Amino acid sequence: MSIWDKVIFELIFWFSMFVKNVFRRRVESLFSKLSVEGVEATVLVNPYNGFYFTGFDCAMVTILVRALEPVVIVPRLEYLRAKRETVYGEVIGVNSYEVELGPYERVFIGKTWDLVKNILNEYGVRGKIGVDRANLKVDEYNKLVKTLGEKLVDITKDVASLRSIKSEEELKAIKKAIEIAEEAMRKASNCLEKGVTEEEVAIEIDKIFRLNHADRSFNTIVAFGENAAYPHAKPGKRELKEGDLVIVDLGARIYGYCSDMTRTFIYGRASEKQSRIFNAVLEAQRAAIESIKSGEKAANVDRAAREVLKKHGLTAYFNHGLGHGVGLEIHEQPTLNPASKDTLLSGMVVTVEPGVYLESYGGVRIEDMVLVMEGSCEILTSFERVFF
Ligand SMILES: [Mn+2]
Repeated sequence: MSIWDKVIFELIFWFSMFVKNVFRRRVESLFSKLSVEGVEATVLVNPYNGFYFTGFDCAMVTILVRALEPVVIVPRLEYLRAKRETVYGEVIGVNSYEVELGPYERVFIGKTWDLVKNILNEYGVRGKIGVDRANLKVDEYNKLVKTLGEKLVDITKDVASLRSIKSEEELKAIKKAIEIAEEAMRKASNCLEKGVTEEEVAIEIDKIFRLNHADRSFNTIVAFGENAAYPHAKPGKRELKEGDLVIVDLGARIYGYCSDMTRTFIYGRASEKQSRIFNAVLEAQRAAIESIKSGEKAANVDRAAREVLKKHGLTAYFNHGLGHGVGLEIHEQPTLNPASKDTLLSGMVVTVEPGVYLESYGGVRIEDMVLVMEGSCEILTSFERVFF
């Protein structure tokens, strides 16, 4: 792509991603799909939920009222940024104590829940109010009940399932996040030299994110040797040695959307035991991916992987779920584990990440992102999996 193609691509991307209509349609879609009848407004406290409906990523509360413009409530210090970045909705700042305000500020002095109550009254909301309750601490929820009365309904799941099905624009963003993650993975694999530390590799990975105008979607994991036995290892001063298993788990976030992928390298010659574990994990991942299609139970996909590991006598060493949805949040709906009640649906993006971890020895995890489709799935991550 020439530089101009790139510029044009970016412009088209931003235009399609951040037009008001995209967000307006999401709000409409939420109200038409709510599992409880008679909900007139929502009070969303999860900032990712806020972003999904307004385009602003740091709201304290996002109020949605059917067929009306959303209200984005932010701490006073975020007011200017929110005014600039909110695509759909009007912004009000809030400050808990009396202060002198600038002429351009629209800031409520007082308690956030009182402001929420005022806005709902102004909008004439009389019916039920949906709340993404799972994101509220118990004492905050109690305060909200005190302020608004007993007409609150939990809509956490409704919003989560709406967000779990990705639109074309969202898929574009996720694919961009994957492209950057794969560049970082390439960099990491090139950094693996004798004596390099986990921290040094992590720095190089994070640098690739920055150079691509992206963030990391979670703390980068680089684990050498025995440290690879911890699924969420923190990169430290451990130096790379001949024969180490190396787990690199990374993800970029761009335009709000995350990627997530893991590769396991073997530095030097793989031992017989290492390749046996590696091949079992790879086989488990393939079996799981092959079982993915719209309508499939997430628990069954997890089982497909677990059955392969069982055949190899390794189930006991797989100490986490098989995967999770990825989008605005690094972990979102659906959940892929033996206890999951979720059903995979066309348009969901999920990770498939079986792992085997042996104490004081190391571990193997291979993680890819997959788009659920009718009758099958598409693997979105393309980085090679086998390195020995
Ligand atoms: Mn993951």
